[in-house]
Amino acid sequence: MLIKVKRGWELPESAVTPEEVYVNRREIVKALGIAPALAAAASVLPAGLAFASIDGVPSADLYPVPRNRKYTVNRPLTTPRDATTYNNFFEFGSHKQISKAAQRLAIRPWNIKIGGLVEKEFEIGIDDLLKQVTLEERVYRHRCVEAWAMTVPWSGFAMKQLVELAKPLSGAKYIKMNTIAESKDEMPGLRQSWYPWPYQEGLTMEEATNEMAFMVTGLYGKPVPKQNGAPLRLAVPWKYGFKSIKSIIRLTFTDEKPKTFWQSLAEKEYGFWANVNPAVAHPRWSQATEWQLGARQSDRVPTRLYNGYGEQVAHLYPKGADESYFR
Ligand SMILES: Nc1nc2c(c(=O)[nH]1)N[C@H]1C(S)=C(S)[C@@H](COP(=O)(O)O)O[C@H]1N2
Ligand SMILES: [Mo]
Repeated sequence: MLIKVKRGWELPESAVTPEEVYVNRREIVKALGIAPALAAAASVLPAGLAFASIDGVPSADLYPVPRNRKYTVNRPLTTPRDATTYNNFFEFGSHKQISKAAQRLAIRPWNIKIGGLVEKEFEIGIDDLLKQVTLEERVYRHRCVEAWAMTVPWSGFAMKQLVELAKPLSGAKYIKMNTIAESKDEMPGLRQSWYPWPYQEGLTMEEATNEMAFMVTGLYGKPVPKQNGAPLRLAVPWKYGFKSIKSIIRLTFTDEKPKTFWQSLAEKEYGFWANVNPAVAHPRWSQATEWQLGARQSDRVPTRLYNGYGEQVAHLYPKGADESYFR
């Protein structure tokens, strides 16, 4: 079947930018301390800001990478501006407008530690890692547990390739992942000491080696911006967005189910599995519908089981989807 993807973000801005985006832009302008009179003239600002973080990044010449047509979504793409200025990255603040603050993150040198139940523990620099994997582009849906959603072209490589490089021992059942948490100056959100830093997530080995599990290194044909998790983040699109951990510095293979950041914070609200399921409500809100970044929050569309990826992942959850949000 031929699916024509309407590239929403290639349309003129006026055709695709609804009210919320203008609100965001005003807030960005405010955050940058620019006089409101300049705001109207500064219409290029958010786009420039969005990709400011990738200037001079080594490996930038690897992009764009070939698109894998197998992973296509019959939905308009989210605009680069929306995807790079409406973010969750609590290390930089517990609100959506963290894109400017995130520019402080130093993404080189960037070494990833691979440890735990592996043949031999090792550390690998991101640019060395990029030479050892096959990069491709995949258009994926993303569904935050808060009910906003987006559709973006990620660049990266199948997580399975990283698992193979790591050479896990047969006893490894889970992979624990951590985000950098080294400097409160770099990441002001770390000062919020009630959060269980560092950010931690985990997958089973079966999930991590499923074809959908993707290690992201790029976005819209360029290196992934800092606010979206540079230089290495996860995309597991059948799960709520919080599973897709950003700015990863450590992967640990283990035989114990890792406790995640959000479980440590509120076990009754966020599960380990966290599979997208319209029938399982969050204790404080329904998950039956969602809204796309760029649309009005009141323009809801139905949430899809496993975010539409049941064909690829449902077999991982033999007890059924209803049981695969919590625990
Ligand atoms: N380290 C870290 N990773 C994180 C988060 C975070 O706060 N810190 N937020 C998660 C949540 S809740 C979502 S919805 C996605 C948002 O990714 P995006 O900003 O690229 O859309 O990142 C996820 N990864
Ligand atoms: Mo989220």
